[in-house]
Amino acid sequence: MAGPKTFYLTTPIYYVNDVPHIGHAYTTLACDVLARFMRLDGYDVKFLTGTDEHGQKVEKSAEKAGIPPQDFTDRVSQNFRDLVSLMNYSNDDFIRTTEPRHVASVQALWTVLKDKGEIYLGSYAGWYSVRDEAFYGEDELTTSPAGKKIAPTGAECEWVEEPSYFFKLSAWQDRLIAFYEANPDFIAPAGKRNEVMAFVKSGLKDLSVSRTTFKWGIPVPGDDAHIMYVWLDALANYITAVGYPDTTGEYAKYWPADLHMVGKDILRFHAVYWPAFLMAAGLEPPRRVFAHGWWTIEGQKMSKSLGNVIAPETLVDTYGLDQTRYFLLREVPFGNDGDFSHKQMVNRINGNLANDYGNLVQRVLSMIGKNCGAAVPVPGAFTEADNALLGAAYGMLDIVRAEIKAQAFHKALDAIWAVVGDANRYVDEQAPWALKKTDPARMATVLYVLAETIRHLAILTQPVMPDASARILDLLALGPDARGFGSFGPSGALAAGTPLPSPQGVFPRYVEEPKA
Ligand code: MET
Repeated sequence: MAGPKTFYLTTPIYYVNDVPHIGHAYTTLACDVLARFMRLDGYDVKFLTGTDEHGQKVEKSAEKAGIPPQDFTDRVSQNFRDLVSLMNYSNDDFIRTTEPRHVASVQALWTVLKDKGEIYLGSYAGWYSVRDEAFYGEDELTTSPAGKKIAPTGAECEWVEEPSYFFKLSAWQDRLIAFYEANPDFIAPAGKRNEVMAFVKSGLKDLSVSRTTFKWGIPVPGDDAHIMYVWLDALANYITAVGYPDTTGEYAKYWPADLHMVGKDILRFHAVYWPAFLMAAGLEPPRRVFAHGWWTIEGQKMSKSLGNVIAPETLVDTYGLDQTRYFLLREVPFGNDGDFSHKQMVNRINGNLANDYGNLVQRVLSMIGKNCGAAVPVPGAFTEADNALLGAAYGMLDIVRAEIKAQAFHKALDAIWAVVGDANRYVDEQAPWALKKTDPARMATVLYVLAETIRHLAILTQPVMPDASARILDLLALGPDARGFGSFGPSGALAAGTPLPSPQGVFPRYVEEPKA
C-alpha cells in the first residue's frame, strides 16, 4: 500500500553571521504554518531550515571576531537554533553547510556537473559584492559619490580578477523558459514570475562558480586551489538534507521539494540558477518557489543605522508568541511588503484575538460550565440557523486548504475569522442566557452548536497558533487523536455528556503600560 502523500518544504538557509530579525522569523513562520497544516491534513511532511556558513562574508566576520571560521560559525549558528525554539517552529531538520554530509553532497554534485561538461575552467574579471555574495555586470551598477560601484541592492562591489570555474548557464536559457512555461506555478507570486522570465529572456551569461582568493568554502574536487561559490554550495543544502548523493531513501521519497520559501531578494538564485544546476546534473527541479515581501517598521525601512531592527524576542516578550505568529500572517497579504506597527499589532490582539475569538470561547464555555453541568450539552433537533452555522464551520476546511496551498495565509485567516464572526452573531441572535429560563433544552442545543463551531475553529487555528489552539482543544476535552483534519465535520462531533474542564481565558487583552 502506498504511504501518505509527502510534502517537502524549505526555508532559505540563513547567513550564519546575520542577527536573526523579524524578516527571518517571518520566512520560517510561513513554512512552519504550512508544515503544521499539511501534517494535520495527513501528509508526511519534511520541513527543513538551517544556516549558510561558508563564503567571504562569513570569513570576514570570523576574522573580525578574531576566531577561526569554524569556531565562529559553531557559535553563531546557535542564534538560529534559538529562533526555532523561540518561535515554536516544527522543522524536522536543521542543516549547517559545514556538516560533513553537506560537503560530500556538494562535491558529488560538482563532480556530476563537471563530468557532464557543464563546468569548465576559465578566468573571471568583474564586479563582486561580498555583502550579497553575488556577481554583477557593469551595466547593473551605479557609482557612489565616493566613486564606489554600487549594486542594485545598495551593496558595494569590488573588482575581482581570478581563475574560476564556470557553469554553462548560458546554455540553459531556452530550457529554463520552456520549464517556466510548462510549470506556470513554479514561481509565485505571478508578478515575480514575469520578472524572472524577463530576466532569463534578456540573456544569461555563464556563472562563475569557484573562487581562489579566499579559503572559507568547500574545496573543488580535484583542484584544491578553488573553493566553490557559496551559492552553489548553499542551494545544494536542499538535496543534502534528503540524502543526496544517495538518490534512493529520503531523496526518492521527498525530492523534488514541493516548496522553497524565499525572500524576494534571493528569488533569482532559486528560480534561475538552482533549477539550471539541477537539470544540468540530471536531477529534477523543485516544484515551486515563493518569494515573499519585506517588513518596514512603523513606515520605515528596517536598518541597523536607524536602530529600528526588531528582534523576534522583543515581539514575543511584548505581545506573546501566538499573537506575534498571528499578526505576521494576518496583517499583510502574503507576497506583498508589509508594515509592522505597534498600533496595528494591538488592534489585532485586542480585536481579532481577545474580543472576537477569545471572547467567543470564553462566553460559550463558561455558559456551558455554569448551566450544563460542566459537560458537553445534549443537543435537540437543529434549526435552520444551527445548520447554517455548522455548515459554515464544516465548510471552512476546503476554503482554508485551497488558500494555504496557494500560500495565501492572510486569506486562510480571513476565512476562519468569517466563521468567528458568524458564531458571535449567532450567540447574540440566539441569546442562550435568555433561553436558560424559558427553554433550557434549546439553550443546550445552541451551546452545543457553538461548542462544535469552536472545535472546528480551534482545529484550524492550530498551525498558526499552536499553543492557544491546544488550550482551547483541551477545554473541549479533545485528545491528540481528535485534533487532525480527519476529525473535521460531523464524524468527529463532540459527544454529549463529556465532562469539560473549567474554562480559562486564552487570549488576554494587551494593556498599554502607563507611560512613566
Ligand atoms: N544565505 C542566503 C541568505 O541568507 C540564503 C541561501 S538559501 C540557499 O540570503
